[in-house]
Parts: sequence; structure tokens; C-alpha cells
Amino acid sequence: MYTQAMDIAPKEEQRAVRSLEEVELMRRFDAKIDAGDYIEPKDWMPEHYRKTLVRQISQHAHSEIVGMLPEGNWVTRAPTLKRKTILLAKIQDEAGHGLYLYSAAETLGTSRDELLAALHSGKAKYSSIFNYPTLTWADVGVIGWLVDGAAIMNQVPLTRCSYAPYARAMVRICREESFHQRQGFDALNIMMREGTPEQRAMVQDATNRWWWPSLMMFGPPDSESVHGTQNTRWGIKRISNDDLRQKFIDATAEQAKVLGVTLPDPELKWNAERGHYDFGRIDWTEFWRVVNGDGPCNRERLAARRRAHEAGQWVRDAANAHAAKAAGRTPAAA
Ligand code: BYC
Repeated sequence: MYTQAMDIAPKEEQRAVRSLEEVELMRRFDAKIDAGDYIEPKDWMPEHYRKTLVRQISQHAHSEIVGMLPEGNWVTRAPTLKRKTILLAKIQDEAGHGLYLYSAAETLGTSRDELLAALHSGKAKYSSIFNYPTLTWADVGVIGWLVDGAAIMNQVPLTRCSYAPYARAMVRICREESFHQRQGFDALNIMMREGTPEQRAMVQDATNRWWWPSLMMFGPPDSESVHGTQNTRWGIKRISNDDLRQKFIDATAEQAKVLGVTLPDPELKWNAERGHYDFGRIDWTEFWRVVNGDGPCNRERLAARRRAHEAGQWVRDAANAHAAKAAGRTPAAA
């Protein structure tokens, strides 16, 4: 039986001497993980497991909130009332996803203020995909089809994540993501079937620009994934970055045929022997540049988030004042 938290934990946690009590707690934790049981907030957990979850869940929450920005750009320019209503509902769902996820991260003992401060200072990451611009209405459809499609592929296995509050949040999020993906596909399908040649060209152009960044959403190749092995051992990650990316490519290549768009990869080809699509080289230099803050919209996105946070200060002050007043009231007076 291996001790799951000890092998690649940061140096400060690799203490040689542990109390008997701690060894027993670790043994019980390992046994739970091995049995596929869930860990609840009040259960004992190794510090490295806690930190890893705070990192991943908060990055995920930040991605939902920053992910509202590229689409928000199109609310006032949606082509019909129906599309505008759908887009507003989708963006509102994303705010909700952010809130469930911040709440799940808070159950691990880190406050919402600390999580947001890490985002605003540039210390915390969010998904690379949201650092690309939305240039035309077709981008909104392609975000639904490809970005939400990739998100579902990555997030369905997280409904079985070993940390129960994260797994529970993911169940609801995945249901909504599925609607998001379909509305994107539907918008594109209508443009391709009933649109003008210019509208069809717009869909193809948006597909060309979003295809490679959407493959990068799954993270670096397994050989370079820092957290992959440990996260799999802990039941946080159920399927590796490369395997999820391949599943997404296999599904999307078929959907592209239905839509009548060409995915911008001359090497994309069905390989009957592997039972998968082969695909071309992903530009990992671009991925790391974007992750490290130098993508097309990184500065703009962070500036928008900081502005929104500062502009919302009066709402937080008012809510705190109201809560303090309500707490001071006697039950009879309340
Ligand atoms: N972008 O060791 P690895 C959405 C970082 S929301 C930026 O493989 P791990 C949606 C990674 O954090 C989409 N950074 O990491 C919302 C790590 O850096 P740190 C968000 C990335 O955790 C609104 C380093 O690279 N989804 O879909 O095992 C509208 C090494 O990576 C990225 C989630 O957050 C990236 N793409 O695996 C529409 C899902 N990839 O932290 C749609 C939950 C990697 O050591 N997260 N990095 O400094 C996950 O499943 C995993 O965290 C990842 C990475 C697969 C993303």
C-alpha cells in the first residue's frame, strides 16, 4: 500500500518523522481514496491534497468569471432577441458556476477575499482560452461549440472527483455546460445552413482561430503535466490531459463534418489502427506564453476584473453593513 500524499508533496511537507496519530489519519485517508469514497470538508486530509484542491477549484472558478468577458462583449450586438436571451442566460450560468466553485474552495479554509486577491494580483491562473478575442458573432457560436465542448469533456470526469463539494458542484455545472455547447452548435448550424456566403466564411474563420487554443484547454502534454500523476492517484483527475484531448478531437472532428466546416489541421486524419484521429503539432510555446500572461487579451481581461471588483466595493460595504445590523437585532425585533 502506498502513502499517497508523501511521495511528491512539497519539501516542507515531506517530514520524515510523523506522529502515530498522523500516520493513522493518513492510512485512513489513503484507504478512503483507494475505496473510491468521497472526502468531505470536515474529514482529515493531507495539507498537499487541500492545497492542490484550492489551486484547481479556484482556478476553475476564476475561469468561469473571466470566461464571461469575451461573450459579454456581444450581448448588445446579438443578431436577434432569441440569441440575446440565450447569451444572457449562458453568461448568467457562468457567474453561477463561479459562485458554486468559490463556495467549494472556501470549504477548504481559504476565504473568497484571498482567492480573488490572488486572481487580481496575477498570482492565480485561469484558463488560457479566455485570453483570445471575440472578433465576430460567429466567435460566440464557436465558443459554445468548441470551448464549452472541451469544458464538458474535461469536467464530466470531475463529477467523480474525490472531494465531495467539488464533485457535487460539477454535477450541476455539467448539465448547464451541455446546454451551452448545444446552443453554440445550433447557432453555427443555422449560419451554415441558412446564412449568406459571408456568414459561412465567418464561421470558418472563427473555427480556424479557436481550434488550436481549445485543444490547449486540456493542459500540457502528460509528459509535462506537473500535477497529473499525483492528482490521478488522489482521484481528483480521472482521465489524463492527453486522453481527454484525444476524446475531444475524435468527437469534434465528426461534428465538424455535420456543420460543414474544416478544422484547420492538414494532419487531422482518422487512424483505423489506433481507432482515433491523428492530429498535427500543438504550439506549446504559444500555450505557455498565454498562461504566463502574454496572450492577446491577458492584460485587458485582468484589468476588466479589477475594475469590476473595485466598482463593486459599495455593494460589499452595503451587504456587510446590512449583515452587521441584522446580527445586532434581537429575534423579536428582526
Ligand atoms: N490554462 O500539471 P498540469 C470553462 C496550468 S472553464 C491555464 O497538467 P493540472 C468555461 C496548471 O494550472 C475552463 N493554465 O495541471 C467557462 C499548472 O499550473 P500551476 C476551466 C493551465 O491541474 C466559461 C500547469 O499549467 N476548467 O470551461 O493537473 C465559459 C501545469 O499543468 C492550463 C477547469 O479549470 C490552461 N488551459 O491540469 C465557457 C477545469 N492547463 O497551477 C467555458 C478544472 C494547465 O501549477 N481543471 N494549466 O501554476 C483541470 O481539470 C486541471 O486543472 C487542468 C490542468 C486540466 C486545467
